[in-house]
Amino acid sequence: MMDKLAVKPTPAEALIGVDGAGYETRWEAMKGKGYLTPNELFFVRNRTATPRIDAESWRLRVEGPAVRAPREFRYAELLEMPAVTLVRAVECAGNGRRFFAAEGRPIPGGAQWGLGAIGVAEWTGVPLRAVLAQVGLKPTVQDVMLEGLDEERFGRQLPIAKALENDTLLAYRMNGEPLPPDHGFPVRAIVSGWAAVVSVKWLGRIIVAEEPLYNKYNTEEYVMIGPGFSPEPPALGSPVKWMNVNSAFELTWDARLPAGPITLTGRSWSGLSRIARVEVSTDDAATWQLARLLEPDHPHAWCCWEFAWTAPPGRHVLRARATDEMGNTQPDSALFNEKGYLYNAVVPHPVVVE
Ligand SMILES: Nc1nc2c(c(=O)[nH]1)N[C@H]1C(S)=C(S)[C@@H](COP(=O)(O)O)O[C@H]1N2
Ligand SMILES: [Mo]
Repeated sequence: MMDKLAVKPTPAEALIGVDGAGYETRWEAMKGKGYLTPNELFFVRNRTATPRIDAESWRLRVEGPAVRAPREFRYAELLEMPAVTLVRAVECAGNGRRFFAAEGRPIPGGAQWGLGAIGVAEWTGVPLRAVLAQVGLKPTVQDVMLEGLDEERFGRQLPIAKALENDTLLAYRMNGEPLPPDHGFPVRAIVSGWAAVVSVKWLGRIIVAEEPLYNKYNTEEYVMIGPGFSPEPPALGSPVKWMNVNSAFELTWDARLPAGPITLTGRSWSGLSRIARVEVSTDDAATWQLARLLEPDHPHAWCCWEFAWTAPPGRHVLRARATDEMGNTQPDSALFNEKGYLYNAVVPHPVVVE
């Protein structure tokens, strides 16, 4: 396990270390936690160690061929602009990757996440469009590159249309606190509904261009490669954008549960829309019943649910299957791709009742 990738404490009862990638949230630790993921429990995904940045000397440079008047923004200047607060999920494109192996298919490389590479928080910041309005865009504008200040200057492109959405934020607060160092202090992007790779942390520079922008994070990594996908040169596949519909039980793997009446809890989400329906099976997919959805059910976040079960002693396999408001339902088997992104098949979750 890498050490000191994250700054915050990473106790084993809250977070699971995933080699070379970071820490995922323990689903059982989310039980009873309310709608939002507490900052201490929020998963961390960094390529290199969390940088410590001084907000006073920090600058955000906005420049590029499609910008009329390139300039730098100070932290205090962003704080003075009209603020927006949104509840949004941040979910790694590779969330659930390890379940590709459980389906008996080739194991894609990359972080072997269970389903804990997602969190939902209340983010406060300024819309990226407000910052872009201040530098002025040429009518020929096409693409935006968000660049971080971490060691490798991690960056990811997004098209101008997504950059100008009202809910594409430059966030400086998370759940009512200044953004914690591990989550991008002083400022990170929050790109609603899209894979978290686009929600670049520790922002230092925004490049706005009149032609498509590429780096390895939209040509080699975070692209869908495999049967059913075509290269989009110079990209080896189609860049991951929207996250799909998915679910998790707030239970440890091989959870031990008491026999008798219990309430199973979990959460379901979709990058595309709200959750319309969650079905639960406690008998290895023989029968399905509706779970009770709890409020709120924010779009681009998640929906908490509960399911009453009289648990008979023995080994059981639980399943949860969500459908979003656009009619997308979790499949029985995920769409295989070489890098193991967007795993969203129904996961057989083993439990022991005693
Ligand atoms: N600068 C920078 N931003 C980044 C990353 C990174 O390594 N560096 N990782 C991305 C990926 S792959 C994910 S999944 C999310 C994780 O966000 P979190 O650590 O706040 O949960 O940050 C994204 N933004
Ligand atoms: Mo990620």
